[in-house]
Amino acid sequence: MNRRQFLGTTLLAAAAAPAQTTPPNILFISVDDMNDWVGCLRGYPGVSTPNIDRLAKRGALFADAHCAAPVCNPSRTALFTGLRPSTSGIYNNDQYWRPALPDTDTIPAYFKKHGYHVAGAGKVLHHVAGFNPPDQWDEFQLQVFDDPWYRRADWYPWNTRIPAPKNHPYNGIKNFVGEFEWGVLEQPEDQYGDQKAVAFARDFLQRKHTKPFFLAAGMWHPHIPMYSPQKYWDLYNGDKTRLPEVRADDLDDVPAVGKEFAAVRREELERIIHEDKLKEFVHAYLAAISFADALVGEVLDALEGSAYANNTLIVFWSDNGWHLGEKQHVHKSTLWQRSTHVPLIIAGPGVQAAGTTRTQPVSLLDLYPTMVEIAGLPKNPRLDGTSLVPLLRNPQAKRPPTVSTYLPGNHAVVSEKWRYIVYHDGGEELYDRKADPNEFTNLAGNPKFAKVKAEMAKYAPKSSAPMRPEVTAYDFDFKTYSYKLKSPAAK
Ligand SMILES: [Ca+2]
Repeated sequence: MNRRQFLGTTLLAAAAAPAQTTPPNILFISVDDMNDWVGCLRGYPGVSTPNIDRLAKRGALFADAHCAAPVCNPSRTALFTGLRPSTSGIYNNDQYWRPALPDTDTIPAYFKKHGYHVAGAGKVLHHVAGFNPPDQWDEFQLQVFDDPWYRRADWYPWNTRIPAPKNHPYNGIKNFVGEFEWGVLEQPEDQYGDQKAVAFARDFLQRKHTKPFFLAAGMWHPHIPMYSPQKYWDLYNGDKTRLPEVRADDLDDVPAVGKEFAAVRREELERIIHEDKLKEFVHAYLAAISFADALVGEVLDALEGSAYANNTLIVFWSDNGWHLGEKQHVHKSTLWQRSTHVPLIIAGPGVQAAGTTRTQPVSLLDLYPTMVEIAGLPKNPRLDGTSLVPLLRNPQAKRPPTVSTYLPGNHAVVSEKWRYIVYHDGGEELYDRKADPNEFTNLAGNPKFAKVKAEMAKYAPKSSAPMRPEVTAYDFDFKTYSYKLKSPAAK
């Protein structure tokens, strides 16, 4: 490169890069099980999410973002380690990632290594003991639950278990699954568990920091139990609650493994329908989304009112979606749009064309390399994701399809037009996402689309790391945060 070219490149880079001398802070805000029923994503017309919507207006809304895995732990582990399940062997909720990946730098560990002060509160990594090692953080405030009466002492040793309140269960369904609950708690809004994480973030942002920081504020809402203050229920008229469109024969053209995934927790859906509570359940989800939105708004307000308002990158995400009866399912853990599609917004330094929606499919796996690049840290060569910085600069930048994985050998490959699903036994699905957004008609058996399938299949991981041991294979000690394999052969 001659000097003139070099100067030209430098000037271009200077024009594209934010005008700043210190690396930006990062505010990493997450919600749990929030699907695309968000105003700016238009998943449920009439949903009230003014705070997420205002963030989308001042940043880049990724309208086609997908999780790496459609359930909490593998999604969050993939996001935080930058490794997809087929690389890490962490495919489900009941697998500790730490002993399986001892040499992996998670996002906070990597940022800490490179001079950042890293802090967090609430549900950031998976919420059960053993999934959030304290050495990942400079400071961390553990999650406060809304239902301390339900939390097992071995899984949540920091939680003080209390007897269930006398009005419990609030949804009136007796002898139901403990966490499958919703209602209004008899306490003021500021006493809900997520408010403790908000308060931590607010206090943190009021402090003086001498290093750039990475601050994770993790909200539990709208995850079950969907407890929200009355005012969020009152945003919706229960009588007018619309149920998602469900077709009785929708699973007929789904292969066996897809049917198995859809059948997980079917009994909860059947019970809710039997109790004539499906509308109320949908209403509870809407209220919990609006409450989550208000919590996000409080964190955004705290940043705006702080000394860090202008030099902080904001990243907002949900770990997976949520079914509300679609495909006879009322959970996540499927490879369809309802489970993999998540809200994702990035705002602040480095984001060009704010307010312009990015429609390319992207993955939560892409966040790690994106934040490393924006912070100007050395590239971590081990990551599976691809930086979103080109899309932050140019909303039209090209992207390859993205991949979501659930359990070994099952993948959904998503392009702007197609969703191709392949299961470990060779079962396939293909949906035209533009013509059939509800994914009612599986086109995989139509020879006309053989070429499309072959093209999409190229992006599915070719091998799957073996499933790592389940939590029951270990003796885990919360005090020392150490794991001991009960039988060393289990590794
Ligand atoms: Ca989740």
